[in-house]
Amino acid sequence: MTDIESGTAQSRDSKHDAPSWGDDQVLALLELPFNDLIFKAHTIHRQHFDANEVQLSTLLSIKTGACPEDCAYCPQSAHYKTGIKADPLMAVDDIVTAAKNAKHNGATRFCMGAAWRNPKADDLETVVAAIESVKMLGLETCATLGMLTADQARRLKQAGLDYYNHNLDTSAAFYSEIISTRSYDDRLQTLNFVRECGIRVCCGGIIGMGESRTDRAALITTLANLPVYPESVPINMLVQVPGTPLHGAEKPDAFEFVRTIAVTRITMPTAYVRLSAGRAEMNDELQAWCFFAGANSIFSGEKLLTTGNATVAHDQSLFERLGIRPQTA
Ligand code: SAM
Ligand code: DTB
Ligand code: SF4
Repeated sequence: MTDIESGTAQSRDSKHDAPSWGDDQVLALLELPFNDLIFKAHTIHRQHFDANEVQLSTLLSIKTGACPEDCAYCPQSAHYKTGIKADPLMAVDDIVTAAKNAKHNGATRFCMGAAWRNPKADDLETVVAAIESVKMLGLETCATLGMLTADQARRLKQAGLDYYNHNLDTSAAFYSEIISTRSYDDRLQTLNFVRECGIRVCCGGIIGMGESRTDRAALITTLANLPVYPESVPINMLVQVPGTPLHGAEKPDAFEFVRTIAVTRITMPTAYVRLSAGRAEMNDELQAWCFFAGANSIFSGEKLLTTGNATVAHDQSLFERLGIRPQTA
């Protein structure tokens, strides 16, 4: 019996003795019969988490649009005409008001996103002040600000930042089809700085950009084989925005999305797997499959960064129908 069939290698719970994964092994998981894959993922999910609890994070775009990077999926890139209104970095008080509202709506983590290639020194100090204030509300903090230097990562750690989101988005092989203004290695370097200074890592990708199943397997392999795999893995379904090069891309089969969630759960058993962007276009049945396959976190709130999200009222009613409780702390 192979490790994949027995599930033994995958069921170890320590990140430090986590097995390393081969691309072929991960691809073989993605290709399992659907029922076998989902059963395996759900079994592992239950070994590490309460299967009826989902963590809620709320996003806020603290600096919007006019980004110099050319990410083909992103409405905030200055390279594309998407009609997004550019907004400068928000004032700390306004960020704190949004965080209070997120807490009121049940979120336990507040994620501040900025459309930067990398933060400038004075802007980082404003973000530091925001992190300190948001933490005082009793919320976990997350930031996604683009590439960081080692010193900037340490400054954010000092401010009390809990998580840094920095997605690899897709495989190393497919990356240059999506972004030309930075490299995969740039991304890995920031992830290394974040990990080294003790901030928890939030890193995942996007499904539906025209990548192959092999690319999806390679992304998951890279994430699972990091020296310590991410504590949080967002799996986004591409939100197609008119004006971006990926508007009109062929949409993947919904079951392929569920498979990707399942393999993420199997290869990173103790990570929070976030069913991220794209929920506004998903039906309740697909979301339920994602939770069964191992997703245990969502973005909650009417907006993601610039696009719409499922409404809080709809999420509450879906959770009630499924008997899911939002995580409280
Ligand atoms: N500028 C920073 C960066 O790129 O790391 C932070 C903000 S950026 C918007 C954060 C992440 O949002 C991207 O890495 C990408 O995974 C995701 N994202 C952006 N546009 C998206 C879209 N249209 N659909 C799904 N995910 C998207
Ligand atoms: C992540 O993986 N997805 C979020 C968060 N991390 C920053 C962003 C999704 C953005 C979707 C497009 C938008 O609203 O602009
Ligand atoms: Fe800029 Fe981030 Fe959007 Fe890329 S994903 S264009 S870096 S905001």
